Amino acid sequence: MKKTALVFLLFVVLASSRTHISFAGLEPAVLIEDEPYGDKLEVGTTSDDVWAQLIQLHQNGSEMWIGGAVEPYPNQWGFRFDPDNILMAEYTAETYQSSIRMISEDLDYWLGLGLAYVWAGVVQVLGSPDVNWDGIVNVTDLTIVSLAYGSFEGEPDYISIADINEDGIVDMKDLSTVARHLGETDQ
Ligand SMILES: [Ca+2]
Ligand SMILES: [Ca+2]
Repeated sequence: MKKTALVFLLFVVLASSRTHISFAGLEPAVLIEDEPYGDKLEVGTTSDDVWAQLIQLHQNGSEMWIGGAVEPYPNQWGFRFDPDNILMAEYTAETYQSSIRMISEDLDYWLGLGLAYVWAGVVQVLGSPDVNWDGIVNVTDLTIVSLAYGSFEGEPDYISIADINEDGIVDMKDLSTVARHLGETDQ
């Protein structure tokens, strides 16, 4: 652990405590992994209900049809599901069932259809100051970020959940995000 991280850790342990995890300045998102290809796609949502369902899916390790309105987006697949219109279901019309790569490979068709679902589970919660997602932002989360502190994506020390703002490096921005939310719980 770098010395600056240690000093900062000490400082934030003394910081204030609040009562509810908020994502101010962050877009809450998860990483879903679809069947049968195992492709991954980031899914963000503006709905508290959908967010709760996604977290539950993450905790259960189970899978559902996850989808919504398909819109162009500058990621490796060229699309995302509109965060304002994320849908989750046990059953869907076959017309709308696809996979991440099939949507990507025939994007115009799916943009035209307007709606798609992929059968997927939630493999990672992104952009949360509650790094280990146990419902509270505390010293454990700070420790995880501190352990990865100074590491770049691809390096052995790098821990993706510790890179809260997903910019490829675990640094003071990530540490201070945890610090700002210290003491918050999801209740
Ligand atoms: Ca935690
Ligand atoms: Ca970062």
